[in-house]
Amino acid sequence: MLNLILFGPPGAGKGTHSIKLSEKYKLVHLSTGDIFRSEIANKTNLGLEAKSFIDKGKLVPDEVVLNMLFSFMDKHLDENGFVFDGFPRTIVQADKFGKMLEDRKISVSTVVSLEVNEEELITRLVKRGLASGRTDDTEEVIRHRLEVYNEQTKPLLEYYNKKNLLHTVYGVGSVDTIFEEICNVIEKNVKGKYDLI
Ligand code: B4P
Repeated sequence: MLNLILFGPPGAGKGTHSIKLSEKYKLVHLSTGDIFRSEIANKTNLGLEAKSFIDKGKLVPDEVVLNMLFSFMDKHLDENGFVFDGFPRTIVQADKFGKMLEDRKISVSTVVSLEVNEEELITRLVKRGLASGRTDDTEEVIRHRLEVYNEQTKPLLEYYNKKNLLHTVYGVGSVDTIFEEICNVIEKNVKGKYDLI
């Protein structure tokens, strides 16, 4: 299986590029944020719980995220692989995820981190908030999400770097140029190990 993690701060382009990657390499797109938003729209118990954290710019508790992710993954284990978009976001998530993959004799193929400066992130998310009405895309909540990213998620860069899985792509510029660079990085690093479509 080809299992890609697209990593980056809120607004870095993870969602944008994950969709394109899942189409290009025929992978399952697994966005924890999208799953939560769909649960919220359907007013499920999981959605109601997630909403209380998301609206404040906080992370949803690890246990809730992991249960949801494992049950989603187990339904798709016979596919080519996954693009993980917005997961993992904490060291606890990454550790438990690693063990879960090991139990199923699969592994993370590569991690691509999108680097975008804070000013650009805020501009993008405020713009999206105005267009979409997303309740977590207001300036105050975005600033809190960035703090949470720096405290809880950024340490994963070192975590995956130590495992020799981390590759960085500059995420400012046209979507097509950035996507081409992401594909180059993936193809260079997984070459010979997987049949890329
Ligand atoms: P997510 O849904 O993952 O949202 P995000 O971090 O804002 O990234 P997103 O994918 O939406 O943004 P993108 O960069 O694609 O998470 C939302 C919330 O859910 C979290 O705050 C958290 O509460 C919760 N959650 C999710 N996963 C969790 C987990 N594992 N653990 C705990 N909690 C979790 O795009 C941003 C904008 O930029 C778009 O409008 C896009 O069009 C634009 N854009 C993209 N590329 C661009 C470019 N090159 N130039 C200009 N604009 C660009």
